[in-house]
Amino acid sequence: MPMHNEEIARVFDEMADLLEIAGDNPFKVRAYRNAARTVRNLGRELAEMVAAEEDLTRLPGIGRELAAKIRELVATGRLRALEKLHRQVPPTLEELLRIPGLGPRRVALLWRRLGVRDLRGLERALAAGRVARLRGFGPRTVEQIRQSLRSRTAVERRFLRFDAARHATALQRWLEGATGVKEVVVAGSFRRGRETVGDLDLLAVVEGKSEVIARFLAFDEVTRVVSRGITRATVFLRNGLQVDLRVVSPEQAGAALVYFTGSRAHGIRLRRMAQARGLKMNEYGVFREGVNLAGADEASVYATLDLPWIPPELREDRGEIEAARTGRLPRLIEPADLRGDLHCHTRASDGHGSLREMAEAARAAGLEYLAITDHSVRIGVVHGLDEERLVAQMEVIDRLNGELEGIVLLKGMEVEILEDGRLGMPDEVLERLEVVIGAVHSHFRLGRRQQTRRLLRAMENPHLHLVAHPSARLLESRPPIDLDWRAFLRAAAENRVVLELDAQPRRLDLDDIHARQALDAGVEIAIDSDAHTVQDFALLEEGVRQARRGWVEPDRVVNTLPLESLRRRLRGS
Ligand code: DGT
Ligand code: CA
Ligand code: CA
Repeated sequence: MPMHNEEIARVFDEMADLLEIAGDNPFKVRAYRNAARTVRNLGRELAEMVAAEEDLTRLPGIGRELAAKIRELVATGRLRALEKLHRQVPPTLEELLRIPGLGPRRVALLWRRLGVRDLRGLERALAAGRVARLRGFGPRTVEQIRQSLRSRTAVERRFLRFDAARHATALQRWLEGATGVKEVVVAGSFRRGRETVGDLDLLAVVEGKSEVIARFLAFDEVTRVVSRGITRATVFLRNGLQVDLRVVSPEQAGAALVYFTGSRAHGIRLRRMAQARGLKMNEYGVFREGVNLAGADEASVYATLDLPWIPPELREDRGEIEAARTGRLPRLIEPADLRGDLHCHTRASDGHGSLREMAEAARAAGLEYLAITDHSVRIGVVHGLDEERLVAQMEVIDRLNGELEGIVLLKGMEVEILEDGRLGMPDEVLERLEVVIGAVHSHFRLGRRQQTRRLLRAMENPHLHLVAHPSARLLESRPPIDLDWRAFLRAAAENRVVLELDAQPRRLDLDDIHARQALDAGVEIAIDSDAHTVQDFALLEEGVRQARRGWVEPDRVVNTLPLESLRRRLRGS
């Protein structure tokens, strides 16, 4: 299996972290970090570029040395420089860096002075009062560390679902090659569509004898076997992802699927309902006095409780059982409901495709319309359209619309929401656009009052149609802005501003909770790809999944509308 960009980026990040802890040259550290960023934002797979013998040093921040490292990673899946570094700096120190308040300098101190190598060691050193005696660890820092250790979730390693999906699919294909395997399903949080997963939970449905466990352990990416048995095994993959496999027979498959899809809270509710009816429900089936009533498929399991089948995205004990009982489950949105996309970029700003390429890719993805929404200029940022370039782009769009069949381009822009809530483009320009998206790309750390005021003011601009990725969070790297969501949603409803659910795997913003709150507040949603490359329209599926977790029905999503209705909606008539 070739290395993907994300894995290469992770290796470079790890290099940077460990070099920094080792106290190496800051320029070298920065070079690895920049390279990780370049790799992550690349529209194409490096493995393909290496195979085509392209010149990698033409990528920003990639010099000869890093290009050679990329080729080594692609060719061997390993990096000798990192392995060498692992012999000097314990790789487990990386987990300490994820604790708020612990940067490389402090981690280095903990390691060198106290011999702390991992979270367990840190806990022990804290308990013994040794951390507080270190220089540079004031009482506030120590308290902060203690708290984040207590709320373990801040520290626990999770993976983007999007990244885990690649491994899930590869494993499914691999395991389906074993004799007797009828089907391999990914259960757990992955199946519930959570944006991140703690591990992968695979179920192999097997008839008769099978070598599926042996085949699992022999999977190319497996680096460590944690446990193995006759019906289950747990391993770690090369990228640190844990995978659990359970082998079940066809008569149990549905019951096992319900059990291992979870969530835990949903499962507990179901088992309690079963108990109240004198039934016993577990991963093997539903039983009355030892007699098996159901278990082969999920619907039969729910039916023993007089419930319809519940879509996995809803199984969080957030009211879905009540809704199922009273026949009020939502008709969840599906990818095919989307007719258009209101947010994408071209080479005119930071995208990688031309107008025509993006239009054709959107059409190939089954869309009927696409809004072109390149960035407005912003101080300190190179790309971005000023007024003049925007007007020129609008003319090209008119011309293209005359030529293209089966797809209509809408004229739009992603405009900066400035610190004070004004938009980064004059009203005379905005009024000529069909889709105006406001977005926060700076001043993420304003206090709640100021941040809320900023967004409320932006939404009062009558030209604004949408707010892009409202919380501005980036999974794994940037926390959400601090916002009074109730006031924000109320203002969105009053001004009829649409809130976007940005489908980029690191954004998925609105998240599930906010999407549902938006609906409750009477706000409409747009599910957009925020495409920067021609491949990105495939991401709409990720956005739809997040929306489903937010109980979103198609009639609340503006880009399910036919073009003419959408245009009327945007004009506000
Ligand atoms: P994750 O991996 O943290 O993203 O979240 P899940 O939901 O995939 O959790 P995981 O992998 O620990 O377990 C998968 C499912 O299996 C979980 O949703 C419910 C079920 N399950 C696993 N262990 C237990 C348990 O000890 N008790 C109960 N009630 N259910 C469990
Ligand atoms: Ca899991
Ligand atoms: Ca698990």
